[in-house]
Amino acid sequence: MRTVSHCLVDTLAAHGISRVFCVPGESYLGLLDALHGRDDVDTVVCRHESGAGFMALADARLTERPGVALVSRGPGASNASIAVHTAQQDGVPFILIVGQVPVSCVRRDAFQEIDYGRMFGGIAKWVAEVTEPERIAETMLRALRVAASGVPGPVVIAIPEDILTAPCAAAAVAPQPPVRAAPAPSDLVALGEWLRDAQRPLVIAGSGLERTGGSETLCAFAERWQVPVMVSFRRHDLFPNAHPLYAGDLGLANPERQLAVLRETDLLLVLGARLSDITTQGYTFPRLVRPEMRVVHVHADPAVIGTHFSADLGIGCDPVMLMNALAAPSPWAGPVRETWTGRLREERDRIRAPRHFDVDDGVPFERVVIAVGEHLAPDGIVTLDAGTFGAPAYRVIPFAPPQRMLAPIAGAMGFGVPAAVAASLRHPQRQVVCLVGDGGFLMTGSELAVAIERRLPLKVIVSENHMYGSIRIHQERDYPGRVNGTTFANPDLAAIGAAYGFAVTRIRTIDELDRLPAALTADGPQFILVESSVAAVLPRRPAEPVERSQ
Ligand SMILES: Cc1ncc(C[n+]2csc(CCOP(=O)(O)OP(=O)(O)O)c2C)c(N)n1
Repeated sequence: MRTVSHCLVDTLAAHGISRVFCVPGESYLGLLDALHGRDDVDTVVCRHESGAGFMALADARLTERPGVALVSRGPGASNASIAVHTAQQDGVPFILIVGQVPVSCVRRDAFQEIDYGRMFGGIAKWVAEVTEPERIAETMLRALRVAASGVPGPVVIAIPEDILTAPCAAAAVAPQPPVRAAPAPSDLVALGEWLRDAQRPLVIAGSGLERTGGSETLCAFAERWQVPVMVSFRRHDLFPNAHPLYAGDLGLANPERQLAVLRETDLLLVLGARLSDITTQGYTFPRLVRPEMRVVHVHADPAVIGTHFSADLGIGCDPVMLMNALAAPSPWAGPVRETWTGRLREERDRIRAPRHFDVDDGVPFERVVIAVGEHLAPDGIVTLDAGTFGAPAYRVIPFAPPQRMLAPIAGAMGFGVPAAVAASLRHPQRQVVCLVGDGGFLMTGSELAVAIERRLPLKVIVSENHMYGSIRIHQERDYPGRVNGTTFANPDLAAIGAAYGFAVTRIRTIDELDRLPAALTADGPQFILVESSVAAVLPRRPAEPVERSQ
């Protein structure tokens, strides 16, 4: 018998969604049954719903299709909520399907019931509850459209268990062509003139370019117009970081000296970025609400244009389409803006210069990160968790497309390992390296079980410092010497890595760093446990500036 669940699964398959991530629940057994025996939709069994959600987000970023996680009602949905929040902040298309209590129990405070509209109302783009079988097709159509359009984001669909198994004759929903808005010809002319005339232009490139052809088009555009490029928060893989036109990233640690130069920009061209808190340095670059320079904001979602910073020109279209339109027809032969780009490069290089650490309590993790950069395959994928260990990764790894950097824009701990598992599952031939702290590893490290099951050749590097370092740094600065709630004891992490079937390499001292290249380039799964220096990251004196991290 064809059921609602079959219509749902057929619709996912029709949209090229070939993998779903789940932790099972009795509330959606009918859906699991509809997935049984399907070789076009792979069911990945996870160990925690946050892991399932994070895997779906990483998969979405790599496939450019909505990530899908299936979870049970109440407890399962609660565990998955971190992925809903992360999808919203990271702008990732995500569909969370929740098995709901039977229709007869809905809104009666039944066992494990939640009103998902209220629960996710503030963080999901749309929340639906399907209480009539014939509405599944319409719900899926809208869910897929909403998740992937504008600023992509999370959609939650709750489906009562008896609706999932109800008869449903509806055919799979076929994919719709994307909705495309084209830039107005007069806007292209104006932007072309402004770009030609600008002396100190700057592009801020954001997530709207994270798609096939996005970084190539950006690179060609930057070279053609000789305009330097900065990337928005944690989008380092959009532009070759060693390129002479790369001006760096806007993140948690931009020094005032660099910002002073950036404020001299006379044309800020924002391509596919939302201009959120961190990218804009707490809404100070550009100036709120009337920027000090001319601003052109291009985004597929017109709703994000001119909402904090007034734009001289707002263009609601795909930024890749805009760049292609501006590239035609004849090449621009204006002067190379070498002085300007040279000053930006100088700031970039000052930030990226490796630091010297005079410490004897372990390995400054920056040294590990430098080695990762040196031994990253040309198409390697780095996944990051949140924590102070990650701060150097945003400075010293010279990412270049098609290399990828998957880091939680929302700063969610627990993202790194599941993201690496999903990346390796999607691209088993590519080198996948996960950087994670001991705090984050103990949140979702259990997803390495999926790596065993699927024989994934992951490289996991754990920075062990027995503390929630990132928070401890803030604590030490704000409450010197009053350590509370930020340190912890660890189980034997090397034994845990071995128990998951990984070859284990321990690095306790700087001298032992020479073990790293072999582990990073070995064929099979590798677990690299680094005894990280605390002294290298903590302020030596109160009030000493520290590198901000999350
Ligand atoms: C889910 C979640 N909980 C708490 C935080 C706050 N937080 C940010 S970084 C951090 C510490 C990370 O510790 P660890 O993974 O050991 O890395 P380290 O900072 O020591 O390098 C914490 C607790 C967060 N970002 N996400």
